[in-house]
Amino acid sequence: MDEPQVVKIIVVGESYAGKTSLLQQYCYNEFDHNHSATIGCDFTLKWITKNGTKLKLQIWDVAGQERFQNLSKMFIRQAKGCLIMCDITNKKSLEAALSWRNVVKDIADEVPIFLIQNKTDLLQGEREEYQTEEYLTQFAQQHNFTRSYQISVKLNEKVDLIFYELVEAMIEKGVIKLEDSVIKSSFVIKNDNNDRNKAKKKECC
Ligand SMILES: Nc1nc2c(ncn2[C@@H]2O[C@H](COP(=O)(O)OP(=O)(O)OP(=O)(O)O)[C@@H](O)[C@H]2O)c(=O)[nH]1
Ligand SMILES: [Mg+2]
Repeated sequence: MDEPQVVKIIVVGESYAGKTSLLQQYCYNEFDHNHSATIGCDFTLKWITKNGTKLKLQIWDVAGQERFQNLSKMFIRQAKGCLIMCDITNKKSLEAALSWRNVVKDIADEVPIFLIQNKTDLLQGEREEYQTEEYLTQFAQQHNFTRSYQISVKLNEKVDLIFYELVEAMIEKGVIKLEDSVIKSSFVIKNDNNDRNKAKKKECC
């Protein structure tokens, strides 16, 4: 049987932004309050169907800690789309998103890059300027992000949406083509299945 097209997506951003949590929520509908810093990188798989074509999303969770930054660049290669995450309660993590955008643009210039401000559930009362949707939208436009979103991984708010729209943006930009659904990637995982333990590679670097 033909392999579905493999679509590599990278998730980057400052440590503690919620990257691993995003993948856990999107792929397994789980949320963990504990932070166990990602070492190097990790990836999970998710099968989706888009306009009748099956796609295998290979979603790479890249460590945010600075000591892994050089290593992280290796994982960005051949990405078709990118989510750059920050924490809405931490302005510094929004600024760090710019450094990540530069790193991604250097390696994968043509791919859609979404700016994701996570943890909206933690906001109470009045928002600081940088926490408003208007500010984020303007910031994203000014710094050439394809789109921006405010989400809560914890509440599962807009989690499916950002992946759906990222795939749409990849199609719009021509970095993936649905009619070429049988393109064989050089990195097809042989023993993939729905078994989480098998699909998930730990400390793959
Ligand atoms: N309240 C709240 N907490 C969140 C949310 N998303 C993630 N967290 C918490 O934030 C902390 C960090 O999340 P991780 O997903 O481990 O962060 P990370 O970006 O993968 O961090 P590194 O692996 O170090 O790069 C954890 O304690 C999560 O439970 C959210 O939407 N709301
Ligand atoms: Mg992590």
